[in-house]
Amino acid sequence: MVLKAVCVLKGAGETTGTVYFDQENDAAPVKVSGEIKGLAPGEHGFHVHAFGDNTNGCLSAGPHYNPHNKTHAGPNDEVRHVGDLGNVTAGADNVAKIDLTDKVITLAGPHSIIGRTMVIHEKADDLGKGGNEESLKTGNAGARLACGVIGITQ
Ligand SMILES: [Cu+2]
Ligand SMILES: [Zn+2]
Repeated sequence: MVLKAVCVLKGAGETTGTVYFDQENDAAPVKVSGEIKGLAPGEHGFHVHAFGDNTNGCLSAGPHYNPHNKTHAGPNDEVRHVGDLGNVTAGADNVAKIDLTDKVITLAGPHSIIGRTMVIHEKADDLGKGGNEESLKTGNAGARLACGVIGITQ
């Protein structure tokens, strides 16, 4: 059964986006696509955060989704947070087109990302290689520009 989810990102500023998740079956990689507008050109950290809670804006989403208690890293690293999707890159038009596949996130089972929050950050994620303590928690990606809860779609 194909699993599908969607996330509409909003924040206090002009950054907005829509992200789609598609998974052929509960053991397949997840395709992540869509676009985010209103970004400064360059890289921006892009993560699944733990909670589907936006009561106090994107801050209420909590830390990176990390059910296995690992350190922060990039999407291609063996040891990483489940939520670590790395960076997306905005062009001169302030738009980041998203087209990636990830083997760690899933839309099914006890560690499903559905009901959690997708966050786009102000700065680049250093993927755990920043050489300080914060790098191994957040990648020093800075403020949360926009976010949205990941929900089931048809
Ligand atoms: Cu984040
Ligand atoms: Zn992380």
